[in-house]
Amino acid sequence: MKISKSMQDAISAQINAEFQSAYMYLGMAASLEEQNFPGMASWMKKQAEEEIAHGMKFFDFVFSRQGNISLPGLKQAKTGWKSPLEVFEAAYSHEQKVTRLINGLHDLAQKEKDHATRAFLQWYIQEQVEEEQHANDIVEKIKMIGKSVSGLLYLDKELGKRMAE
Ligand code: OFO
Repeated sequence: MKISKSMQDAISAQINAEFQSAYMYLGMAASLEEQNFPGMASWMKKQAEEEIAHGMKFFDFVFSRQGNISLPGLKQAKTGWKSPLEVFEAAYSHEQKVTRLINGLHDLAQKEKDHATRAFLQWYIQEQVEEEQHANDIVEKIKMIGKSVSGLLYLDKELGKRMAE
């Protein structure tokens, strides 16, 4: 069944949000590179790639339902983040915001009795549990490490091992 105009527009806005997230994570990667945390920067670059993949998945879905999308511009991404803690705390709160956006799409699909979109969104709902958990775990680790340089360098090395998911 063809996707409704309201659902298609809501997904278009979500595609924009996914690319905006990618851009935000890239700005964070730049700050971490500047602060000489190459492993954390690499983690953030992978995160940015994931967000693009999330956007693409929405893109393909809309066209598989005979819809169309609009692509408004992206806002400038923040660079100059002050510390790994500031970066990962912001990433965690950002992912909580994304969860609310995904839930909002699900609410709309439910209201419209759009079963195909509801089923499609299950993947994102599950993904958000992981996204929040990963960011929060890192925040907690950084807090435990405190001001220990060797601890931060160890975490940097660990996060650098992240593979594309
Ligand atoms: Fe980080 O999440 Fe996309 O959807």
